Amino acid sequence: MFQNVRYYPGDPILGLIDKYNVDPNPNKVNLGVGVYYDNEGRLPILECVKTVEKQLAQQNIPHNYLPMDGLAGYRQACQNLLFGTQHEAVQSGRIATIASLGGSGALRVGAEFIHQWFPRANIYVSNPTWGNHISIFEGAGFTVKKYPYYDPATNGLKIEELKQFLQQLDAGNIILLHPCCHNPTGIDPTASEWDELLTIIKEKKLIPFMDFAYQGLGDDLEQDTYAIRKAVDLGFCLYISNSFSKNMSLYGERVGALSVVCPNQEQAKIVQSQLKFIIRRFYSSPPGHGNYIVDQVLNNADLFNQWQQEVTEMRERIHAMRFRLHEVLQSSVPGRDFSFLTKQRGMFSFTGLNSEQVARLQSEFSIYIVENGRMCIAGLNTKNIDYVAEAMAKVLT
Ligand code: KET
Repeated sequence: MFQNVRYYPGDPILGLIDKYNVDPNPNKVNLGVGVYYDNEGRLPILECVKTVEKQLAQQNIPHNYLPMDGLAGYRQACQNLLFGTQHEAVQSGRIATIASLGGSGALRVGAEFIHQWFPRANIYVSNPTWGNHISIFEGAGFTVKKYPYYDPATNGLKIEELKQFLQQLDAGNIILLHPCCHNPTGIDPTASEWDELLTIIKEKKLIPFMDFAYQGLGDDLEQDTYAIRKAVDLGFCLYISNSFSKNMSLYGERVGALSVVCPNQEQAKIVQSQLKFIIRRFYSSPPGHGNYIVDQVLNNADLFNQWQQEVTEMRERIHAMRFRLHEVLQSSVPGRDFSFLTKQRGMFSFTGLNSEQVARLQSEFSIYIVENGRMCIAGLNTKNIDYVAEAMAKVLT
């Protein structure tokens, strides 16, 4: 009966973990998946999370079902974090927010909702984007199209081409945007470019879906919300998926949220009800542990400050690794410009290495980066960085 079932060859990002795990080379380096490791190469458990987990262990909270849309305190804290506690949209109750299974779950529930209620909408994603954006939206029945974004010639944004492209789109289509730390390129629009882009998106009556997986790893937790808050201030109705996988190091707990900004409280209630219905049919209700952790970290001033500090440490360590990699490469490969390394933001660097060079890094040096040349800078540390830089220099020359 399974004769016609085709084999799924695996994901280009997650598949690298399996290959890395079985590699016997003691010098192997995992720079594939977007996971932050500390300078010792360990996956950190944040101090704020440890504190809450100790409290939770003492509280012995029974493992009841959560509501379909997650813990109320968690959902409110997400809104405060994304939009600001005092924001009119938060205060007036016109945002529908559901807890989701990571950022991926938020994207999938959002995709389902849009496809169900706006079946003629297409979605446009940046060229390039996180590969799973395409899979998730196609999986929900969408036709996924691409908008111009990255210019390899300048290692920057194709801003003029992008503006012209948006101008010719039909109203009602969805534009998937990365509010900060674009994956995979690390190239973000500036504040004034966001203003221009959002103005066109508004004029053309397009609908933004902002995927916010790296809050805090660009400038800081607050500044990274620029595009989201600007869009709300411009009067948009929009979708936002966010995730605590990276910025709270809660990858395996699957904690995220989907927020839908509506024109008024009444519509937000209706949207919330439909999102709950989607969840009921998909998986009924979310797991509790991550909701409890994030609820307590975000709703306690001391723990929130501690979290903010820990996010700053992660961001600054990644930054230091960018500068070190730049320094070593600049001196070992003279005549080549590596300034992109320090310009790009977030966890990743889009190295410009071609697939052959990426394959050589893997086969000759046991260094694992994504086939498209994306390197997770957050996997570098003071012990492996020179080895990686020298290997890169060898495959480049
Ligand atoms: N959005 C983006 C842009 C993103 O890079 C990821 C994960 C997610 C959403 C999903 O977040 P989560 O909360 O884990 O569901 N990206 C890394 C991991 C992966 O591919 O799944 C990555 O790009 O390596």
